Amino acid sequence: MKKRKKALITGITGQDGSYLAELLLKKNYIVHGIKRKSSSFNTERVDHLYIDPHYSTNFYLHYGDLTDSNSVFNLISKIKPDEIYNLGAQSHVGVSFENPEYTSEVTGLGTLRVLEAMRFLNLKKCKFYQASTSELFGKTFGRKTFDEKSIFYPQSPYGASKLYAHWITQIYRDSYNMFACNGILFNHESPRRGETFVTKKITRFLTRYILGLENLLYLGNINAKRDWGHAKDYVEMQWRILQQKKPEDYIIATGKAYSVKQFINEACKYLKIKILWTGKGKNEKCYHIANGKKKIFIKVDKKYFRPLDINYLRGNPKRAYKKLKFKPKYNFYKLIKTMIDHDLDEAKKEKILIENQ
Ligand code: NAP
Ligand code: F7E
Repeated sequence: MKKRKKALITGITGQDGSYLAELLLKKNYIVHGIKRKSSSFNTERVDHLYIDPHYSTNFYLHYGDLTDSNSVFNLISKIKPDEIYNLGAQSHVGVSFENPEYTSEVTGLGTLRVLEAMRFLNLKKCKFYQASTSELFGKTFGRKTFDEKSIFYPQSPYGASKLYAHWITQIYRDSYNMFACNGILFNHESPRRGETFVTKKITRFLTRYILGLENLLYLGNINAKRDWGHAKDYVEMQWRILQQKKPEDYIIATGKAYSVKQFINEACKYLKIKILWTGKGKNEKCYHIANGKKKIFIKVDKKYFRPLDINYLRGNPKRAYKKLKFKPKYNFYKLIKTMIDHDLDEAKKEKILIENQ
């Protein structure tokens, strides 16, 4: 009988970690994940996968932290995984300006801690996936798309930390002959996206707005353009990257870029909310038009502007689509619909709860 593969996922409680765990369980893996200690439950995204280990299960959660070398080392030594997916990170670019040192510890040095444990334990057959990012490209320099050969010029402590993690992954691959790969992923969203990222902020607000649960949304740079895909598609690519013959780095993207404003316009269209934009820059406002009246419901607030931002990111995923033999199932419009449908259900549940209080 074929031996079942064991995977270890750091960041399993996050957006990607939860989808990847589902995918690997479907593929008959035994899945181990590292969760952080927190003062309240932080496993909501994977609770549906959890089975009390006193019964038969293929899914295990362990306490650990990427800032704690011992916990990383001990877990890798105990589990001896066939594949490690390093998805754990302080992943918010805006927050990285406020907590730069912590971001470097987790997002940068955390990667080194995992690689060092693999090297020290001599896990020659273990494959390693690093969650690299389009934030490495940073400054555009007039470039229209970014591919595997584009140069890096990060614009945030997050980007700089990920750049370190990216390079140290390549360096361990070349120095120690490790099967270590970087997936350079452009923005990917889903109903499970964290509430402080812009897409989720918008879909959550609009669905709560139409049910009367919220009135006004404040945003930052709404003219920034991103290449937005769906996390479910992208975790499939993460797995495929580790199933290749050779360890290589790949760009994962949709190849299309849209602004935050376009995201709002599409989301409003889907929800049949009639809108009107006025003003420019920090004075830009969005009105809801209904019953012959207009009401401001989205405003720009400088609080959400970053000291440096990237205005435009669009990937060229051709190589990955060809080599990994996979194309995303979700485009920009389907992604928005999926997020809205989900958030509308959540908002309706919230409203019923409030009404029954
Ligand atoms: P996410 O939802 O923010 O999840 C991050 C995960 O890392 C969470 O499980 C979080 O735990 C965990 N984590 C944070 N600090 C940690 C620490 N000190 N030790 C151990 N775990 C820690 O991010 P995501 O969107 O799923 O992204 C997954 C990875 O891909 C991240 O590395 C991110 O930087 C990278 N990436 C994301 C995108 C994107 O658009 N989503 C694009 C490119 C690259 P808690 O749940 O307890 O907070
Ligand atoms: O911002 C602008 C903001 O925070 C997108 C992470 O997963 O993808 C993500 O990083 C854009 C930026 O994502 C608000 O200034 C406007 O230009 O949703 P975001 P991000 O910074 O692109 C990359 C690839 C990663 O690797 C990261 O881990 O939207 N924006 N107004 C806003 N952004 C936020 N968060 N909040 C606003 O109110």
